[in-house]
This record gives sequence, C-alpha cells and structure tokens, in this order.
Amino acid sequence: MRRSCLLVSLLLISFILIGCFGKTNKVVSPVNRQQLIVGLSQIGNESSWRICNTMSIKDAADRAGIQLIVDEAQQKQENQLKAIRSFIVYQVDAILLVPIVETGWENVLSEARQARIPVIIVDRKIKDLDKSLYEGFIGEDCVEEGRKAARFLLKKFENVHRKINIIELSGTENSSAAIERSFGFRDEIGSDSRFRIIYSESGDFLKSRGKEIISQIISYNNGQFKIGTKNIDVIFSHNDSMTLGAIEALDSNGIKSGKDVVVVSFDGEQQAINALKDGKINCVVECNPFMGDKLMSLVKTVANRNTIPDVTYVDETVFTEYDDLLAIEARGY
Ligand code: GYE
Repeated sequence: MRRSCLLVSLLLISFILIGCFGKTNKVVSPVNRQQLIVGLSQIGNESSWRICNTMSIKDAADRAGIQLIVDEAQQKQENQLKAIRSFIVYQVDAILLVPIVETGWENVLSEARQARIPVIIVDRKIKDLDKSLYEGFIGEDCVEEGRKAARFLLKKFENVHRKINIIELSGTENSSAAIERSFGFRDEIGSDSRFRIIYSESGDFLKSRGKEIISQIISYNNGQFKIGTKNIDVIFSHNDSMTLGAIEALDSNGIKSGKDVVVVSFDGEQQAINALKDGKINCVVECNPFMGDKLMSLVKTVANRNTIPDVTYVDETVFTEYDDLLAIEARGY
C-alpha cells in the first residue's frame, strides 16, 4: 500500500515537473516536432508579382513538408506587426517577414529574439537593423535592377544629343524596393548629363495609381504629355502593375506607349512581357518572385539553430526590345 502511494506521488511529481518545463521552454522543441511550423507575414496582394511570390513560398513549404501560416497584411505595417506578435504567441519555429517598409521593426523583432524564434527577412530589406535581430535576407538585388534599367536607357538613347526627360513612378514610399531601384538607376545614369528626372511620384506599386498619375499629368496639359514646357521622353516605372496602368492612361489619350514615350518597367509578369512584344513597353527588368525553395532550405537551417548567409540573392535577367522576344518562356505570373 505504502509502496503504491510512493509510486503515485513520484508519478505526480514528474508530471508537475514536465508541466513546468513545458512552460518555461518551448512546448515542443523545433527539432523534435514532427513538422516545422512557420509564420509568413506577407504584405498583401498589390501586384501579380506579389501573388506569385506568396504562391511560390506556399508551394515550396508543401513540398518541404513544412506547415506554413500565411498572414496577408493588406499593405499595412500595423497588420504585419500584429501578425508577427501572434506568431510569437503561437511559438512557431521560424518567422518569415516581408517588410513593407524599411523601418519600424526593432521592437517586434526584439520580441521574437527574446522568444528565441529565428526570423528571415524576405524580398524587401530593413534599414540599419541590428544583425542579431534576424538570421539573414533572401530576395532580389534591387540596386542592380535599377542599374539595369539605366543601362537600357543609355543604349536606347545612345545617338540622341539633347536633354532626355524622365518621369519616375516610384513604388511604396520608404520600401527598400523603391529606394534601391531609385538609387541604382540614378547612380548608373547620373554621370550622363543628358538625362534628368523631371518628376517623381509614388504610385505605391498599384496599377490604379499608375493610371491615375499619368492621367493627371496629361489632363493638366490639355492632352499633351508634358511637365511644364518639357516633353516627357521616358516613363521609369518601379513595377509592371503601375506600368500597365500608365499604358491604359496613355492609350486613352492617343499617346503611343513605347514609341512617343519610352517605357521601362520592373517585374516581368506575363502581361508586361506581352506589352513588350506589342511594342508598348521597351524594357522589363526581371524581378524574380520564385524564391520559395531556396527559402525553405534556409528555414530548415535556422530551425536547426544553424547560421545562414547574411544575403541570398535570386537570379534575375532583363527583357528588352532588342531581344528575341519569341524566345521568352511563359512567365507563370
Ligand atoms: O516589384 C512589386 C511588388 O518588393 C520587389 O513589390 C518587390 C515589389 C515588386 O509588389 O511588384
């Protein structure tokens, strides 16, 4: 009788101890879990590029046997902060953050660090961030993308000896994609005094805004595509969505996109490639959304508490009117 009492008490004590252990540490350590659970804080659905990027990550997670919880923030940083906090409460094995803007992440990422949850930054970058707050970045080299756009214009206008007026439709303000594309472009074209950016406005990476901005410029000038007295030679647009909106505005005002005005865009979605083939866009700098598989291999590495490279870039190319356009394969987005 006494013995069985002792046994019951010992069992009870061990249950209590296991209970306490479970509370102070992760409920189940990542390596022991059957399946890794990962939270993705995605920006939203502003472009076909973005939708494809989310699909690429989801598909790759499926293939890797990783359970992915996706939160789409509808273009609001505050929604992203909430999502990350809920991933922390949920004790996911890793957090994937696509930061809509470059700043404002320190607090939430410190909280993730305190909870010992590794964070990988995806697609867009974070400014001057303490490297101990995240494991690494995977995405595109947007500075190089901006340079590629500039190099196309240098070739396109090789034999033109006058001022060349550019208007810029830039992406979301304070987003690394917009900042880096602007920087790379200006840096590459800067030494050539023929080129000048006479107007720049953020279209937030949205088709509707691209259309609105170009329509307004045309209507201020009674149907002419000018800023003040300056004819516009080039539209330098930070993504295909805004570009496609801009083309609609040009079309409906009888201005020939790709001929009356040179159009340079980024992403490489199918509709933009079609417009390139139709002569309505002159150059599309590819931005590669297919980063899912590489990302999942980074996830496995960080979940095992191993280090990953600070920066992993995806491969990207450029499509221009000088290429054999029939050779371009279906884009998938
Ligand atoms: O070009 C755009 C998107 O962050 C680089 O975001 C990405 C950009 C991409 O919505 O279409």
